[in-house]
Amino acid sequence: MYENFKSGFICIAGLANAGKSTLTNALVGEKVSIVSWRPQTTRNKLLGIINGDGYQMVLIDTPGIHKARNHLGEYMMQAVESGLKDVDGVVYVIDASRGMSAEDYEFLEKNAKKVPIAVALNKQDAVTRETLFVTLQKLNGVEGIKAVVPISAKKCENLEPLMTRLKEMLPEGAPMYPRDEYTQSSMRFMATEIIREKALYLLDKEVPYGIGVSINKFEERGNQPICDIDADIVCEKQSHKAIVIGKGGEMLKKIATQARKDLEQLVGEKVFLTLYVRVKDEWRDSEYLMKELGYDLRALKKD
Ligand SMILES: Nc1nc2c(ncn2[C@@H]2O[C@H](COP(=O)(O)OP(=O)(O)OP(=O)(O)O)[C@@H](O)[C@H]2O)c(=O)[nH]1
Ligand SMILES: [Mg+2]
Repeated sequence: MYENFKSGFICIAGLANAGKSTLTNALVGEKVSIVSWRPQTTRNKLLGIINGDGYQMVLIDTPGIHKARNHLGEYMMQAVESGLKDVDGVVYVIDASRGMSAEDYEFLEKNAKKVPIAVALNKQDAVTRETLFVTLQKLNGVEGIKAVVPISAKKCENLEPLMTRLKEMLPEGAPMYPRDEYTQSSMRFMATEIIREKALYLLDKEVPYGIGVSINKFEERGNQPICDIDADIVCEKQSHKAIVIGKGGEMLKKIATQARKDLEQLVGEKVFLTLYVRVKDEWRDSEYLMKELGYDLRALKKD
């Protein structure tokens, strides 16, 4: 039944803020990963499944590569490592407006011999041809890269040539996931991410980096097409709690209003969202508290 069918894993890696999640969503055609202008938006490795004609490509979106400064950072870097393990190919995303850095070079040098890599030179819409050319020249000097494709993930420009190169990397094999699925993330997980995305957009300075979200209730209301969602926004410090709530509760209301719109799209019905704000001191450095928020280092080490 699946003669000549191709199926495999492609990891999407790169520095923080390069546009990995935007690209994942653009290729899948659905929102599987949250996006923001802040670096370190993605904290987990996430699957986005493309079910094409004659192939199934499973994209693994990963957190941005950076030097970990706390337990959460270590968890994120572990997620990158685990996302790169046993894949059939890698899309390494570089932000053309920042150019190629020493870290990019280091990654490509280290991995190009181990696994097929296509570089997506992203944000071509935000740079001049000359700037793009400088980075293309630098990439020319790196041995072993299979392809370099300038793209704009945000504007969906030039994604076809990239897809062509990625399809070439897939081995023959039957699909690994049901053909009508585009993600493996649960609704509950997606709900926490949507709430975190709104917090990342609306909160300032260091506050959003210390935000975690946990769902207390995710329930259909009897036979009515209504979903009740109660969630905790967890922050790191008492002083942050006041900021998340805002004057007269205004900030929390804004986060809830924006999140509710996206949650209604996610569940396909009316949502009643109740948000609470809790403080868990320095949770990003506590394995125990991180686990409570769904970040479990040991779970990553097992796979
Ligand atoms: N101009 C422009 N902006 C882009 C493009 N792709 C992504 N962005 C923007 O770049 C920012 C980061 O995008 P993300 O997709 O969250 O980047 P990421 O690499 O997943 O970031 P982390 O998860 O933090 O590592 C967002 O503000 C995006 O809108 C692009 O093609 N052009
Ligand atoms: Mg991301």
